Amino acid sequence: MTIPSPPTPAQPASADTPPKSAALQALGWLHTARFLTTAPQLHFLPELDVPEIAFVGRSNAGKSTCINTLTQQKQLAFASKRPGRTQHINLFALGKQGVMDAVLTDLPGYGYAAVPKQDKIRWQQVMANYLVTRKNLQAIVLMCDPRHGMTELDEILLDVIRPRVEEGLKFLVVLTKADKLTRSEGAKVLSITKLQAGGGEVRLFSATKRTGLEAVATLLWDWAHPASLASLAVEPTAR
Ligand SMILES: Nc1nc2c(ncn2[C@@H]2O[C@H](COP(=O)(O)OP(=O)(O)O)[C@@H](O)[C@H]2O)c(=O)[nH]1
Ligand SMILES: [Mg+2]
Repeated sequence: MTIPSPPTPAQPASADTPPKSAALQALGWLHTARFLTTAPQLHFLPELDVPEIAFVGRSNAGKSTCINTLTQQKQLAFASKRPGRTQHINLFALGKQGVMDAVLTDLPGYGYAAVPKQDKIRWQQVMANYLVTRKNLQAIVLMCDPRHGMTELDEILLDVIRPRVEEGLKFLVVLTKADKLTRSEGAKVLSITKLQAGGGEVRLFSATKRTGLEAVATLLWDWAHPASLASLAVEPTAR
């Protein structure tokens, strides 16, 4: 027996298939990513006044691969078969003509079994501190392997950031490795995760198939440039 899928409401052009020009602009901007600095602890991070977008997730969720795909740079974030290796907060500057207009932050992955307990606790504290106190933090991107769904540690992270999300912090769950799912598995995990994400955005993503690349890139560009969005919106009436 086949179960008919519910009718899908018409999506605005910007949700899953942003206009080509917007996607190109966003991808061109992300391609400017360059290493800015690395810090073992929060207080070593420079204070910045540009919007910051943080990437978080369990080890092996596909975070480094996603950052490299979004920026179209092979080695920007170190993708490895040995999870738990990245123990620093890494910042990457974004912006054309060398003018930094936003920052991407790669936070250490969590939940890797082989990491000693003390180290795990220390990192959870560094991360929670960062997510709660970083002033210029504009958005959080949580990477999830959809075959595992949101795990307990992901839920804890959601609890930590919830008050800030309620105050306007942007939040996106990226369901990575979508190429490993069938179309119906993808649709199912997407709708479940939307319920769990508490008002945040959710997108399917595949580095190998480039699924969701334009949608995620456009979202990040929009979030890092709220003023340009506003000026675009008023332009037609201003003339
Ligand atoms: N098939 C597939 N594999 C992926 C994808 N993204 C990451 N991976 C693989 O998942 C593993 C972990 O990726 P990595 O980016 O290092 O994860 P991180 O620990 O979250 O930074 C690596 O073996 C990647 O090649 C994807 O979109 N599709
Ligand atoms: Mg990594």
